[in-house]
Amino acid sequence: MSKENRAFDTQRLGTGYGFESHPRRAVELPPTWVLVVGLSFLLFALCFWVYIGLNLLAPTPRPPRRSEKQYTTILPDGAPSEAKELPCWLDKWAAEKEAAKREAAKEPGTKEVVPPQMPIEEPELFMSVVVPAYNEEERLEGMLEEAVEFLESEYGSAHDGKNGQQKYKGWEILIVSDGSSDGTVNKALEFAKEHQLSQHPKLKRGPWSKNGSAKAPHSTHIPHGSIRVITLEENRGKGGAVTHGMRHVRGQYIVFADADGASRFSDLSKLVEGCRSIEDKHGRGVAIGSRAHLVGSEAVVQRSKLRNFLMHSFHILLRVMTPPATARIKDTQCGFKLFSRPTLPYIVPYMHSEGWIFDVEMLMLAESANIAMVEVAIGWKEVMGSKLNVIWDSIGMAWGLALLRACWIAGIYRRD
Ligand SMILES: Nc1nc2c(ncn2[C@@H]2O[C@H](COP(=O)(O)OP(=O)(O)OP(=O)(O)O)[C@@H](O)[C@H]2O)c(=O)[nH]1
Ligand SMILES: [Mg+2]
Repeated sequence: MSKENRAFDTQRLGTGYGFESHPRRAVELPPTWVLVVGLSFLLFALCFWVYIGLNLLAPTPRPPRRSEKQYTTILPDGAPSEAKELPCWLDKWAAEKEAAKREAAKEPGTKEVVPPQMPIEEPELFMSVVVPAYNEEERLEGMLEEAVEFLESEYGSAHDGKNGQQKYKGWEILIVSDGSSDGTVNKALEFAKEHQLSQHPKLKRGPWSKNGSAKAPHSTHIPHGSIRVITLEENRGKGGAVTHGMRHVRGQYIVFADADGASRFSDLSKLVEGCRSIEDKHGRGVAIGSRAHLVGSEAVVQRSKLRNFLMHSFHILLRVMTPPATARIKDTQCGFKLFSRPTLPYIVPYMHSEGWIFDVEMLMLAESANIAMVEVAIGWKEVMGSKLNVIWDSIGMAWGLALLRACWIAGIYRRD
C-alpha cells in the first residue's frame, strides 16, 4: 500500500485507530528538587567510583631494593669491585625536607619549607649520563664508545678542554641494567676494564656500523671508576630504570641516553648550551633532544606506515591531553634529555610512570614547577634491534597517558 493510501485509510477510520489508538497521557515528572538531588547523587557516585578506580589503577613505583642501591665498577687493577653503596641525593634531600617540615610544624605560622628553599646537595662533577639498558649486550658497547670519546674530550677532569672556566669537571656514566637476562652487565664491565687499562683500547662498534667505518681503530682511555653499573633485580621498564639512575647522579648536569646509540652523542654540547640559555635564577632548566626536524627524512620515511601512523596519532593525543608547554614539545619521546641539577628535586621524587610514558610525566612535572624547557634538534640514526612493540607499546602509552592526566586532575598524584 502506498504512503498516500495509508494516510487516506487513517483519515477514513478516524481517531482510535493506528497512531491515534493510544491516547497521549501527560507524563508526570517528579518535582525539580528530586531530580536535582538524584542527579547530584549519581554524579557523586560516578566521581567516587572513578576516584577509587584511578587509585587502584595508578602505578605506584616499587621502592628500590638493597642491592639496587649499590653499584659495581672496575678497580684500577682491572678487577671488578665489590658492590659499593651508591650516593643518593634523594634520600638526603627527603630526610632534610621532612626535618624542615617538622621544625616548621613546631612554630605555627611559619611557612612550610619546600623547594627552592630546600636545595639539592652540591654536584661532584660536571656531567652524569644515565643509560637504561634492558638486554643490550649487542648495542651497548657502540653507544658507550661514542659517549666516552665525547665525554672525555669535552668534560674530562684530566685537562680543561673547552670548559676550562667550569667549576665542576669530570663525568660519570651510570648504566642501569633493567633486570637484563643477557650479558649486558658483563659487557659494560668489560668495556670499562678495557678502556681503563689500555691507553689505546680497541674500538667497539654498534650494530649500525657492521660494514665498517672510516673511524680510527683505537678508542678513548678513561679514568677508573667513571663507569658504574647498577643492576635492578627485576625488569621495571625504561621509566623505572631512568628514574632510579637519576636518584644517584653526582653531576651538575644530568642526561639520559638510550643504550642503542641512536642519538648523536656529541650533540650533548648543544643540549648543555640550550639548557644554560633558559635556566632561571635557581639554575633550573630542561633541554629536550628532538628528532622533529627529521620528520619526512629518509630515516623516518623508511619506518613502517603503521609505526608512522601511530606516531602521528600519539602526537595528536599528547596535544589534547597535556598542559600547554608540554603539548608544544614536538618530540616528547626522544631518549636524550638533559636536566640541570637544581631541577631534579622538582621531578625525580614525584615520578610514577615505569614505562615508555615517563618522558611525558617528567615534562609535565617540569611545567607544573614553572621550569623552562627547550627543544634542541639532534642527529639521530635508526639502529637495529629495537625492542619496542609498535602496537602493544602504543596502546600502553595511550593508556598510560590517560591515567597520568586523570591522576593529576583528581589529585591522586601531587607534590607534597
Ligand atoms: N624495551 C625496553 N627497553 C628498556 C626497558 N628498560 C630499559 N630500556 C631501555 O630503553 C631504551 C630504548 O629502547 P629501544 O628498544 O631502543 O626503544 P626506542 O628507542 O624507544 O625505539 P626505537 O626508536 O625503535 O629505537 C634502551 O636503552 C633500552 O635498553 C624495558 O623494560 N623494555
Ligand atoms: Mg632506540
